[in-house]
Amino acid sequence: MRHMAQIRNIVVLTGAGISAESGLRTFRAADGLWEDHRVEDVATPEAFRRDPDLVQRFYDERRENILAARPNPAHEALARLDREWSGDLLIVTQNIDDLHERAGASRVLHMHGEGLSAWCTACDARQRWTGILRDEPPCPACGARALRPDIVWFGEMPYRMDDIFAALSRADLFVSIGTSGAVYPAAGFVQEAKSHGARALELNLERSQGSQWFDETRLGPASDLVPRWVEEVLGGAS
Ligand code: BJW
Repeated sequence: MRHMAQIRNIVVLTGAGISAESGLRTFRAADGLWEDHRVEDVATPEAFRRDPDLVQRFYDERRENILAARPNPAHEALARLDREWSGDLLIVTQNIDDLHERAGASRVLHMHGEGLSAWCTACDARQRWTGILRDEPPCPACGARALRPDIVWFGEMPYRMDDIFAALSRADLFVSIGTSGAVYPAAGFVQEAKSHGARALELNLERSQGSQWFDETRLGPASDLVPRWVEEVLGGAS
């Protein structure tokens, strides 16, 4: 295990758990998002082809919830890390909310897309979108009524995988926050980082599915664990 003083490159992976205390529901909890919807009805390209109205309504509601949410101390602590850490840092988030950015972080990569972005399947343009899509508005770039949520659904390729794997291969420390480890390729990042010699730390309310791969697991709410961990890192503790 590497001492903090030897750590320069950090990759942080965040999941729905980091935004839970901002009031955004996770996916797989008893009261989670998948309780109201079957995943194959809303989060696959086949579902969108079969019932676009249902899928657009699901994401229209999610967009409203994102806009109403506020960053919590865990997002704020990662934004502080981003400001004050002079080494490499990449915050890879599976979340489609913009709470990392609203807390002030800039080294953020949304591997599963962004809830406040619309993608035109006719001209390929992406634009910030805060309204609804269920009434099929025209694309501001080309006029086609072909906008869909800019979200990575099951069976689709997550965004910027080359950048993520490059960062994982250089990482000295990999930290996973609030993700169940149920969805690939994100669930495999810990093994990838470790295969290149990184130390791995998990911060979660409960152990994730891949918990055995981590060198250390700390259990508790992100709003408590993340600020403490960031303080340790910036204070140079081991
Ligand atoms: C707290 C907390 C608090 C709560 N504090 N913690 C068979 C085997 C292996 C793989 C496959 C397979 N069949 C198909 C696949 C591939 C498939 C997959 O993984 N399926 C699995 C279900 C098995 N993956 C894909 O299709 C992906 N694409 C792909 O693989 O392309 C090919 C490829 C190959 C090689 C390289 C690269 C690519 C695409 C996956 C797209 C996922 N999309 C979703 C929807 C996105 C939009 C939306 O938001 O609607 O992404 S699914 C959903 O799950 C969402 C999330 O980002 C993702 C992960 O969920 P997350 O964040 O972990 O949330 P939860 O709810 O599961 O967990 C919350 C955690 O928080 C829990 O652990 C709590 O304890 C914790 N917690 N409160 C701290 N206060």
